[in-house]
Amino acid sequence: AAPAAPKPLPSYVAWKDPAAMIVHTSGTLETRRSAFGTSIITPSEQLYIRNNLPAPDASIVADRDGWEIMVEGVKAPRKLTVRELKTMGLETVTMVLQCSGNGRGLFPNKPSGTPWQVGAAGCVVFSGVPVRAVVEALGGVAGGAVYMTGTGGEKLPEGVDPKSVMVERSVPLAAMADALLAWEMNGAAMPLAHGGPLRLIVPGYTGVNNVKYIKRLAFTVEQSDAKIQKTGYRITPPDQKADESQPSVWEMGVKSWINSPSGEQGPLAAGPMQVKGVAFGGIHAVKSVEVSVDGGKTWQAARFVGPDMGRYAWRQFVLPVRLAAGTHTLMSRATDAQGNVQPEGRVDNVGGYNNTSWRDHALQVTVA
Ligand code: MSS
Repeated sequence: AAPAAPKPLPSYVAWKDPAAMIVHTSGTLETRRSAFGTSIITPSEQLYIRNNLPAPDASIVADRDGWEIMVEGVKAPRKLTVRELKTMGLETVTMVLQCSGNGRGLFPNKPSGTPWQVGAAGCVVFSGVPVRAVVEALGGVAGGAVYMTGTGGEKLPEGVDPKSVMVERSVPLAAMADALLAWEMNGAAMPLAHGGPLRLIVPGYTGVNNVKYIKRLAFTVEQSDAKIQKTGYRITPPDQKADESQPSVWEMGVKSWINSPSGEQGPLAAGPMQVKGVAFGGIHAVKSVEVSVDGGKTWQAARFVGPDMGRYAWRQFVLPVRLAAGTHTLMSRATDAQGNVQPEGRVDNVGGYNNTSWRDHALQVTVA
């Protein structure tokens, strides 16, 4: 089928690369599979966007260093400006930022929500102060807190219960170990669209847990009672209603997919070619990846390309193959450092979250 006329970039992300982006809605933009290059880092202009609420006004980045965050649930709770945070420590992490629903469009039962294919993910460099350093400076975590809760700073629509719309997420306290309050992405001031002036970064956790324009960080005994935490982003079995007993969408699992050939440019020329893609471990480092060009019957070890950027980054992989004329089913399967293998299937759930299935990510290519 002829592709539909592309939607223009929304004005708040007019600086994105239009050729690289699929615009689903004004708050959901996906990176085109064919746009993923071999650089480990996804250029900011090509990184996906997901906003649950309308993005805040650019006035919030007019005075970046003056942005304030309230830190609660520590012995000495207080407000801190970004200016003060910058004096408290500095760390940098290269990591996969991936929407919980990435791959939702590949579920055979088509759950409702943005039908992301593979491009609600990227690998980016975040820099900021370790949350640990901030907590230490404020006397440590207080009173039996077991969650770290971040609150987004967007203006909420009027006339609705704030709890029903606000972006506020809780993650287990253990996630604090590698978490950052970040003001920089890919070496530049954090773009407003990606959470500037200040964003909570929780490496190894899905996108939603990385709260943008963060205005409050709290160490809490309970999870947030905001809807997005209580019933949103849960692994809700099909035919059930979401509730707090179901697992929250937190840590990412081992995953990989092929980006090239993308299948987007029509039939390929028969003969030798380099099959290329990305693999990551999620909460653990990725160890290896295999590729199949016969629909999963046989697998060959692929080779990682470029440097290892750490536990939370993805690795680019390549496998030289030779394809004859015909139709071929290409797939990849990663293994993490703990020996967890990317699964063939997925856990079906109402929200279409956490699709790591290698079979769902299979690519059909035609060779002429
Ligand atoms: N934050 C805030 N504040 N708001 C919103 O909306 N979203 C989420 C995160 N954070 C939000 C936040 C999501 S959901 C995601 S993915 C992410 O973010 C995205 O990011 P970027 O930067 O890419 O846009 Mo799903 O899981």
